[in-house]
Amino acid sequence: NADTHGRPGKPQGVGARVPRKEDARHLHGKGNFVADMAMPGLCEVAFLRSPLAHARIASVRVAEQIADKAFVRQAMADARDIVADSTLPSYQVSAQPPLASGKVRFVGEPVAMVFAPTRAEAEDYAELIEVDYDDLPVYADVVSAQAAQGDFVHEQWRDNVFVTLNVDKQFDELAAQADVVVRRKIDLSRQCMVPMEGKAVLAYWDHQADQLVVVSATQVPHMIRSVLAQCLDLEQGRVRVVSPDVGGAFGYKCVLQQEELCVAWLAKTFKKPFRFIEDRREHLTAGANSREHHYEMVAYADRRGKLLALDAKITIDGGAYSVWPFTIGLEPGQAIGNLPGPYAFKGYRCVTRAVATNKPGFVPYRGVARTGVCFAMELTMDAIAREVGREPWEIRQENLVQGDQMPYVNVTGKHLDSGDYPASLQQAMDMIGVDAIRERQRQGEADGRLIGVGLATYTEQAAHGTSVFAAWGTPVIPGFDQATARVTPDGGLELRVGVHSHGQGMETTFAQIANEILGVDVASIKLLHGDTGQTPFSTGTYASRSLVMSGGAVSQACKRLLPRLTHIGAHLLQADPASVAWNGDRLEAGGKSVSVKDVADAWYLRPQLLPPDVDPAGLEVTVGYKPKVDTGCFTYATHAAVVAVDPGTGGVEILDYVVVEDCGTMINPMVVEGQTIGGVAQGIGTAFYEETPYDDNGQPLASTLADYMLPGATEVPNMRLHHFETPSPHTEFGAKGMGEGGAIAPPAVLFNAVNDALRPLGAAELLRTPLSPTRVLAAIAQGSRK
Ligand code: MCN
Ligand code: SMO
Repeated sequence: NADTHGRPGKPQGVGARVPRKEDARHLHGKGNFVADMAMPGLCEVAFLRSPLAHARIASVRVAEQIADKAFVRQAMADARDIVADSTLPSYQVSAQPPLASGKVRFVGEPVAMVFAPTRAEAEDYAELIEVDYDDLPVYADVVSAQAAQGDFVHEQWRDNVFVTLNVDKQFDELAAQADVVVRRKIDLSRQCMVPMEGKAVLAYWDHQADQLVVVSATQVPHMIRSVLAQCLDLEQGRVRVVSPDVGGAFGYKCVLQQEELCVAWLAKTFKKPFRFIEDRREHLTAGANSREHHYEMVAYADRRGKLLALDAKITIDGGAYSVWPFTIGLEPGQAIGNLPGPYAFKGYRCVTRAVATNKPGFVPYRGVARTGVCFAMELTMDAIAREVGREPWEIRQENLVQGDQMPYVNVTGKHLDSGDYPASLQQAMDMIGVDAIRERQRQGEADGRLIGVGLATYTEQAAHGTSVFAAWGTPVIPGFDQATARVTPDGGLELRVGVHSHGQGMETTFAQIANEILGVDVASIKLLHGDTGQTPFSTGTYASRSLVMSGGAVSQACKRLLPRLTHIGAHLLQADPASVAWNGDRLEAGGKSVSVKDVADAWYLRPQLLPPDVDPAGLEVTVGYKPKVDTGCFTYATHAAVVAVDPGTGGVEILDYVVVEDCGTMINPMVVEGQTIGGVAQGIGTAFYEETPYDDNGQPLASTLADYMLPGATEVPNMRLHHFETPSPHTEFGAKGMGEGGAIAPPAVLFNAVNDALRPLGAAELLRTPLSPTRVLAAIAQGSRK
């Protein structure tokens, strides 16, 4: 295994670049996704969706010929609405019916469902349902929604605001001391998540187990099991949720989706198999959205650019319904708490509100609110640098929490646990060669393009525990994870975890953790995940928490197994337990050795060889785990880029992109790099291409991948990555979560770089995603009019 770059004696352990075990099956087309599954009598489900954004349902007529296969809300009287409640004082709760009831609140909302042996037939049948609507005023944006005097998105509400959060820390006092005041309005546009596989769910009744089995592309099988049992009035023992191979999730699949509930209801009611596979158009026009944040930033700094106080107003377009379990409270909660990011300023006033509009609901998307806050904060930092006439990196060096201040509690009470933020920034500047770029800018480009350099530094709060979610109003999030580790009779190892790996590489990295402790070959370790019938109760995969929480539980489980293996092994060797030592998966004493396989053989098949005081719990252990501190660990990074802008076409090319990140101890640096690169690719999409636009009637304007642009391989440059490894004091091995980080910084970095490039033209600053060529040209034109 020399090619894995592991440590001597631990070539597959923590820190080794072990190739991903899961790749072979995907590369050979052997993945097993919901759409691949076959089952006798399987019926496909299609939804009739609302063509209007806000309207009362006046009447529904179902043609006689489909009366036994078409359903509206009233037909599902025994199913409950999806209610994501919150403990935040100002929160107004939305009840999301599985099928629209009384009125529709966004274009694409399911109004009726139909099943048939094929999807095409089901779609044809859906056209035999006629619905009459009475128009209601449409709130297609946060401005019109907040101006509404009546006819709110939710009738019983007092206005169209889901929730408002406020913070004021020494603001007036510190703002009064400022020499410069910088104001910017910054907007992050609405987006879809566009995983390769959309929503997908297959449900059937297992008569033998007398159980509803829901096979769903989900990140959180155990939580989905709880909520389905609740919505369908079933005991938890009557529900099993299985998440098979999942073709990307990115947050889209960490909530209960109404189609999931509908298909589960069909299977429960008819005791037959049903399936729904979301198509691309449904995803783009009816599936939940993310990202839409509007910022009004006012920064108060001294003459050198040191930030004294920040005043921010953040408005989030929450769409029509709050999602279960996180609620829309997650987004403003995370925004208000994370806006200060890695900076040490002390004066902070912020009002954040999530507004209900007639658009699909809002789900967390890779990076969650942190992509928005990084965008707003880092564009503001550059604006301060312009104002005081200093380099953007100099301003940041002064404002960052310094290495010797760690651990540091910041203005919003975040416990920044470890690391050296200024060193990360310095490293990124060295790698990007900021001085050489400035020189190149002075020389000018032969082809007439303009060069710009941009950077962003951020913190990525990861693996937050129960208390953090409770502070965001969602006490239903358990916040711990469990793992089972079992030595199999052949000396292999089975790990069972309740999180779900859908591209993160956990089948490999969790095996590396077990290998580190037990020495069992990674090839002989099997990770079972994502099936409530086979795994201990756990929270699930989101918030870059799986490694810290579930990997932590794997570590703990293996650590509990080890002394049991040693105890039996020493007895087999007839050695004093104090004199034995593990070398890989062999226990050695006095020139003799036994393997884990020999120990397993004794435990399972030769009880006469066991020590008399052997632990009857044997070679299997289940343990729960939470890190020592449950406020999350803080990964951080600096990204920097060089771009070339063509002032004639508005086209932008990324010439160089560097990432300097610190996620504590890396279990597998190659997996960390893959996660980072994938995240940056998505961030490039947010920066340059992706937007889900709506017209004033709430009609979605991007319904295919021809009008919803995604970055392709040619738009994503080769990046250069550098790692710092400052162990977290709170977690197993000192590892911190990092699965979202790549997607946090790119919009900020790339906007700063383009704005830097356009400066000599006196162009207007670009402050709204996506940064399309049209908008670049408009910014140049606006500058020349000045
Ligand atoms: N890792 C490591 N060393 C560290 C930190 C992480 O080796 N110090 C490894 C872990 O072992 C794991 C991977 O990196 O294999 C990611 O770990 P972690 O940061 O714990 O994140 P999660 O596993 O909880 O994944 C969730 C995260 C989120 S929230 C989104 S959104 C996202 C992401 O992962 N969605 C993804 N990455 C994705 N990648 C793919 N391919 N598909 C998605 O849907
Ligand atoms: S958006 Mo990731 O699933 O927390």
